Amino acid sequence: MKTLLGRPAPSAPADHLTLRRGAARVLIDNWTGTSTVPSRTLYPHQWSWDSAFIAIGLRHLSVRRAQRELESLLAGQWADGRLPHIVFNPAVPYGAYFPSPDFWQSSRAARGVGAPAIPETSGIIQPPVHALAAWLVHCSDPAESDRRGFLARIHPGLTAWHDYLLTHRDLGGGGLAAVVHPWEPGMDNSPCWDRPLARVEPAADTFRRADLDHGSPTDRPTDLDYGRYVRLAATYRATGYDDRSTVHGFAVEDPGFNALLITGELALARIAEHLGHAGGAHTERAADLTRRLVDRLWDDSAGLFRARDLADDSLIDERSVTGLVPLVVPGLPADLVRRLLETLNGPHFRAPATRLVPSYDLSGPSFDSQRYWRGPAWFNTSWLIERGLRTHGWHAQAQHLRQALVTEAGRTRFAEYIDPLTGEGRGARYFSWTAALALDLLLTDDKEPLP
Ligand code: 9WN
Repeated sequence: MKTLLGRPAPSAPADHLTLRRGAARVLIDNWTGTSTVPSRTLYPHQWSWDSAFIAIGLRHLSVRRAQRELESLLAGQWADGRLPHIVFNPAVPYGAYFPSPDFWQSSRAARGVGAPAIPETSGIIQPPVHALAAWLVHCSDPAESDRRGFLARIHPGLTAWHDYLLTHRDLGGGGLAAVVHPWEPGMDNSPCWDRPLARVEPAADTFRRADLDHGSPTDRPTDLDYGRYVRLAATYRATGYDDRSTVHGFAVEDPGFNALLITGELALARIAEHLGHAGGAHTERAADLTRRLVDRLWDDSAGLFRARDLADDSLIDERSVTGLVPLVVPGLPADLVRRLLETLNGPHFRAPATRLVPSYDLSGPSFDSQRYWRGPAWFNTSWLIERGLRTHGWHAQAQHLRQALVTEAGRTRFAEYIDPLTGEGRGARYFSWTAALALDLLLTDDKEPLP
């Protein structure tokens, strides 16, 4: 079993050893006993896609902790299969994060769709990175995983989660999963959501934003954004979070979200086969979803995927990193992969200072180098694109991005995100997925085939 000290790597350069120790320290300090907070200050609970990325790094320190990370998240799963985007820690005061459990009221308001009595959770979701994370955790120590029956325990919950997405969330009827709140694709204030969000009447300003206690107002979403986030969540809550009866004021098919669902289906196929079941249904689903992703979201004139606004069934005319994330899909047609690579290397995404991938078009009308998902470069999306490049055999380019990710993580003290023009670290420091994903790249061999 791997321990918290990690694997010995006698040939690693000294700066890599320091970085590894620093990253491990972040993950140890942010561990609560059952899971890892994204940040001790800004995000004091457990977040869904954060936990998946964190498990991918944590597996190099302690396979058991990585397993626990995913299992504690699944403890918050609802009976309809939904995996909530936050699982709340009851020991944290309500005032520490907004919206807190008394806003979501999951145990009361969502009884009808099967929210658990404990723990309290949010009612919305985040991208499905979990099956991929579970498979990677397993692969890092298969004997230990089998001994503890990790995959067998986690498999039913992961399958129910994907089933939820492919049934309850196929709001456009085109076979892709839709997101119903800008927090769901994980890229909260991306300019992609400006147009659909403009139709939402903001809620009255009766709430207190705890994020501004720790984050700068120039980095975070605006008060107007928050008014709309609150309105959408309160409307969902008012119908008991029932997807069949809620009339969603925001419904979008996001390419990054669906690409991750495809990689998740492929991971579920491998998990099922490892457990002695047939994996074919998942492989077929992945192929079918890939076709639908291309049919519904590929924009040939722009050379990237776009989000589809289901209110008027049109593609949203913005270039975002979410449109490049489908590089992680192994079955993407080769000509699309080539076009995506051209876009990645072209003027819209070539970040001058960091070499990481900016979250939004550098020449786009809404570009803001500091504000959250409106320009800054994030580590998780760069990690996904690095994986995508290797998936399609673009090893030199992947190596370039890998090196940039590790360097920037160390230089910025594991910043939440980076100004792509100046390289300045922004947002929280000692951010868990930044540390976890840097650790993952430091401790995996880029010459080995991808698990
Ligand atoms: C709302 C925890 C989360 C990430 C998201 C990121 C941010 C929350 C917030 O932090 O969102 O979910 O309060 O801004 O946008 O991707 O999962 O790190």
